Amino acid sequence: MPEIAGALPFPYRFPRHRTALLVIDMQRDFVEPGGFGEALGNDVSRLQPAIPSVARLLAAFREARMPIIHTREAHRPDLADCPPAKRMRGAAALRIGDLGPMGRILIAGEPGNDIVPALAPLPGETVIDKPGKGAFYATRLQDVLKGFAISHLVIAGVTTEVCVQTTMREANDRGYECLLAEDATESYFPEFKAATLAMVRAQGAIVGWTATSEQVAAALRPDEDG
Ligand code: C5J
Repeated sequence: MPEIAGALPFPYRFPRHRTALLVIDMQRDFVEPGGFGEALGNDVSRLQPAIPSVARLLAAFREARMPIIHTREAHRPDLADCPPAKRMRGAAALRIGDLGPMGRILIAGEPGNDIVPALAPLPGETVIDKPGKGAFYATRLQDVLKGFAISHLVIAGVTTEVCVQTTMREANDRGYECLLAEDATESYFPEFKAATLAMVRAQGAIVGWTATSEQVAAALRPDEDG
């Protein structure tokens, strides 16, 4: 069984045939100017360093022919799945559903809601639209994971302390053994990213493990298989 000896807080072993990559919300709406992230007042350039690291994980999982699941934070055009509390929270320049330079903010099918081109899903990979921060809430994610008989998840994406952490906690509560790829996740707030990584692996991996994308990719190379 592959092992990431340098994972924190202790080595992470994962059965190759029961492990999937879960990439959270690598969407133009969060990563590029003119989307939801910038409308909330954030410096979106802070998320861009995650792109090559997520690409490394995608290449490794594709090469190993292991399941890949992408999520998008997305609402229906009629906003029926967007609670008013979510839409009206804060003083955003543009709210969910408003028309911005990349189309309607956080609405399924709009250009800004797409996954960034460098990380575009390939045919056969699962894409799940989610109305909440956690990827299990009001989605078919659990059924998809059951279909693949998944027990272990490598998690990447943005933002670390919002949709990534919420999803990782949801997954942990459902019994999945989760590892967060340190350099394949970013936050608009570096201190929140650091705190999230620390709290995930504290107390004996109370939420899960962390490791770099290169450590994950190395463990997936055929000569690493045990
Ligand atoms: C946020 C996300 N930050 N994908 N969404 O609203 O983390």
